[in-house]
Amino acid sequence: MQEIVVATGNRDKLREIRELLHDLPVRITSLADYWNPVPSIPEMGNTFSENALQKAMWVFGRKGQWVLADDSGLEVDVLGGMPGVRSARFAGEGNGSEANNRKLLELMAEVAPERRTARFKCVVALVTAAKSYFFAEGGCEGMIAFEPRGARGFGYDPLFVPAGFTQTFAELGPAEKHTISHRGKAFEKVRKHLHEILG
Ligand code: ITT
Repeated sequence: MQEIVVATGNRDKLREIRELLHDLPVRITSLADYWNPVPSIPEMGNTFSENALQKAMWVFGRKGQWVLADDSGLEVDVLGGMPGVRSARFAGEGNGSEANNRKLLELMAEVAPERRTARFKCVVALVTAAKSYFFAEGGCEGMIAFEPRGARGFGYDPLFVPAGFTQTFAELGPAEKHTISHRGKAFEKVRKHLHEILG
């Protein structure tokens, strides 16, 4: 069975990727299967695509296996697209999701409901050979809530209300999240591509 290494140290992201690819004939491994401690791969790019490719190539260069990398984040309109590619480190290196969410809520304390528009973006890079790259992207429009709600999901999920819903991603749960999320949409394209190349 074809192995694909997912170049992530984020366990929640890995769980979602496994769920999204569960019916493909591939064996999904991750950084934790090859490194202890799990390395923090440098992300120097200014775009999700650059960072996704950097993470995938970092692993491909060392392991020579098929690699998938997901670079994603939240773009908030009233903050000029921040935190964007800095979503994981918004409240500073080493601070977790709670601190990121607190910072976002503080910055938006005075922002009226109609100006709280935002979107999640996800770019996936699949590297199968030294110069063989495939990119897929997905987005999900929504609004930033006034307080965290829900205990499912990860990251900014308790603050993100997808368009057309009243619940946050953290209240909706994985099945519903996958049908509309940035990652769900990007991985639908990855699944189609993998179907084609795996035959
Ligand atoms: P890897 O680089 O090791 O994959 P990471 O968490 O650093 O893990 P990113 O650099 O792509 O990954 O940063 C993505 C951040 O954006 C992530 O840490 C969350 O804070 C946020 N994010 C991305 N997708 C999300 C989702 O579906 N729900 C909630 N937050 C999300």
